Amino acid sequence: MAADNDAAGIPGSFEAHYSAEATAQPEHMDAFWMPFTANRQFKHKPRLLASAKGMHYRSVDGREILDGTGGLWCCNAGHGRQRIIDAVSQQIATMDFAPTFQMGHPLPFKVAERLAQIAPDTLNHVFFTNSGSESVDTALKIALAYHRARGEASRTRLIGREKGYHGVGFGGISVGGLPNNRKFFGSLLPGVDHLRHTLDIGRNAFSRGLPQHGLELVEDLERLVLLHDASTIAAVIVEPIAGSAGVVLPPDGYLKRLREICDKHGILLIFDEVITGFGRVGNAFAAQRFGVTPDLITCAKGLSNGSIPMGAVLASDKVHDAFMHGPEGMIELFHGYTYSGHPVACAAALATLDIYREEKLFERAIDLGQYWEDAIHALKGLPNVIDIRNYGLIGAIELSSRPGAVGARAYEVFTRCFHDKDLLIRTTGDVIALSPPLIIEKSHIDQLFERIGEAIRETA
Ligand code: PXG
Repeated sequence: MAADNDAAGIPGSFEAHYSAEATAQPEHMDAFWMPFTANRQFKHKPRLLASAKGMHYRSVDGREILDGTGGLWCCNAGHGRQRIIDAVSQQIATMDFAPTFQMGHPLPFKVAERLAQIAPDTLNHVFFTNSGSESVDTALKIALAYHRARGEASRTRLIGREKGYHGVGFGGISVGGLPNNRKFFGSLLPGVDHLRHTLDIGRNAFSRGLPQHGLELVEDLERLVLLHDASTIAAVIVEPIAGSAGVVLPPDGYLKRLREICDKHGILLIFDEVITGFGRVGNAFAAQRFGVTPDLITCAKGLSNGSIPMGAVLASDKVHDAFMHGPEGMIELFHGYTYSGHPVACAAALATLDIYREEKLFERAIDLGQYWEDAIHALKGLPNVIDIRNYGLIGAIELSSRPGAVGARAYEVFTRCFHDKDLLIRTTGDVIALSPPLIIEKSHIDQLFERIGEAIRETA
């Protein structure tokens, strides 16, 4: 047993044991039920990664794979950052765990302060979670409890949007708008409604940056207010840019108008920034790039550069302060996770935020934005490419679907990229979605699109 070796003081064999486990093809693959994966297909022809550094993974068969996805929209500072490795190693040796229920330790206070510094002006309070899904469910619960605390307990309705992805908790799938993530799981939360989505390839195909058509779709919220009455609506949750649905951009002016309608009716606005946070579109948060301040922001992924699971909800003074009444000895919010503010995750987050600041990584999505845009739009005209979308360091190439086989063509491009082109991309339906680490250089961008272009050409 590895743990026994460690206890017996044989660190050499302990390390060798684990590094061999992590880099060799596993003998048995049946026990791990993989998430959001065609398990039988994958296990028939696995794609296994063994190590990572900078812009690259290394596969178990020793190939260097260019990372076009930042892991899964996570590793904005690139892989294997020494500073994060050191911070995490030191913290786990100093204090592996400490409770944050009626107890505390310094780190989450520090991370919260650092987040408040980079967040939009009024979002000065941070509730920690371990994932995007937990952040979303936390934000929805805060929104409901906020209205109740202010004496508006009738505001219980939550509004999401078609094609939205807000993780996989029951709250998240209820406000989410991806049919496959909802239909298998019963009746979901009651009292939820949805705005229409904003994807309109007919009018907006090959737009560079934000699409010009579709602003009128935001008036859907007025329609839902007429139907349900504002007095029943607690919050609207949207992704400023929807990622999992295949990169759906907001029409120019949409988010500003959404904020206005929410304000008019006393509805809280939640931005789910799990993928748009931490520099993906050129500021700490997309809220800042779009000049729209929500009441709550959910985030995760880039918060710790993907290294240790961590998420957070950023709350405005208005929302937070509504809870800070009543007797001092009263728990203000009956919510939290054993690992809220976990010391090792906090150490990872502090080191990550240091890297972002020192290397000015958030600015890179703006500095490189034009080059990225030109490079991705150069794929226009390749076989089966029906739309190309981009914003910040996000890109999407949409392929026409094969008759009766949605997703098959993009999946083939994906596997061809991985096995033959040493490139990791992500596909959803027939959309290729790209979100590289923000440390990407122009030469990587050239390589990335050259390889994708080849793979698309070779895929019938
Ligand atoms: N909200 C948003 C906007 C997300 O993108 C979540 C919540 C859930 O986060 P967790 O940490 O619970 O997974 C996400 C997750 C993809 C892809 O390929 C995107 C996500 C996860 C997996 C794949 O687009 N986003």
